[in-house]
Amino acid sequence: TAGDAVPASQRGSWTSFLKSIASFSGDLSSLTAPPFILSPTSLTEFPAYWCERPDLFAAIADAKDGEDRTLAVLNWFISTLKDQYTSRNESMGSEKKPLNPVLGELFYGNWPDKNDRGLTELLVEQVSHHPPITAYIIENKSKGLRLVGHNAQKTSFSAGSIIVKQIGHAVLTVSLPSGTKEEYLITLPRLRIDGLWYGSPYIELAETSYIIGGGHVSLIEYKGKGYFSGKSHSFKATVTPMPGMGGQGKKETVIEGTWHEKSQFVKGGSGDFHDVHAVKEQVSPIGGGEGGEMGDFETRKLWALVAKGIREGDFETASKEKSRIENEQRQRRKDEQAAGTTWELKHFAQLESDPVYERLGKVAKIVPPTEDTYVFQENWPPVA
Ligand code: HCR
Repeated sequence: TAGDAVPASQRGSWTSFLKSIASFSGDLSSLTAPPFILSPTSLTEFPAYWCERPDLFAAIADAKDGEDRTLAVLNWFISTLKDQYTSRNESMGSEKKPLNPVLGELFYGNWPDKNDRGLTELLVEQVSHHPPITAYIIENKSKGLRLVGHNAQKTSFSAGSIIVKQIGHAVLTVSLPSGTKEEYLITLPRLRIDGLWYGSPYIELAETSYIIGGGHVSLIEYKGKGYFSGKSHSFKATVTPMPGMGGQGKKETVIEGTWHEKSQFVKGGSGDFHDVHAVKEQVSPIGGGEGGEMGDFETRKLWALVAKGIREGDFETASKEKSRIENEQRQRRKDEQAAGTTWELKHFAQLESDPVYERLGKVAKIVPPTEDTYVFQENWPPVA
């Protein structure tokens, strides 16, 4: 029945939260939600989901040719979906409402070198507050791999579910031993948040996303229950060689399965393609300041008391602290306006259109034909 998973004392506020979502379209993060649905983690930590299987990321560099690399990129991409979209259900019982990052919020971390895979580094910056936009770079320098991307969301409500259109994209650059650089454009799937009525939201992926590069276009189609395999979290990936991009003479490959469990080749190969059961490794947060200290804008320091309050059920402290942070931000914006200045980003610079997105997107006629991008400024780590 309705609100089954909602603590009795919060059912009223859950119903009003749902009502406000139903009549609202835009930036969901600004709506006040009842305590049981709050997550102690800020959205700036989410880019870490791209690399919780760092071995699969590193394996992209070890592929023998473009075709092999395309499949290695797809394999790593599929491996990230379970972490990106189901991990909160596993760790907290349902999808939760993340903390809404402040402008300039930072998160630094890494996955240490192991089994010759090299050190993988993560840097995240909140590049916009309204609407929330998060930019990130994930780099494995020893393997010549660099992923740069940004994320924003547009939400709407339809038939009892929240529909989240992801805005933004990522570009993976592979520096090959020959000295050439191969680029892969990665677009993002649409999300549907179901289970709201019961108070236990979870994500289903919908529509399509693309990986374009390495002489191939990989079209990934997402379906829930009752489609290709009749199971939740199903996908079908069609990898098509593009003659004009170096894919001439290569064969089409089709893979089907579920993105949180297993998938198999159904054309152009045989057997299992991916098994997501491999152990995941959470990022090790590091301080971005001198001597590894965390600065006041680093997410785990900034939200420490709010997160503690949420974890320990002390919602009064959590909400008092959250208001303090938000008021401080409002004051900062007012001061900037009065002084005629604007906030300066630390690591990224916005570019109105992305030439890599335009060039590769054209190959699969993706819409929109261009998107803005956040270019990483090569100033990290700071030179001593
Ligand atoms: C939609 C969402 C915020 C955005 C989250 C994104 C899209 C962020 C980028 C990551 O790479 C992937 C990702 C995963 C999350 O599933 C998605 C969040 C799910 C819920 C949250 C809403 C703003 C909160 C809605 C409130 C509900 C749970 C009641």
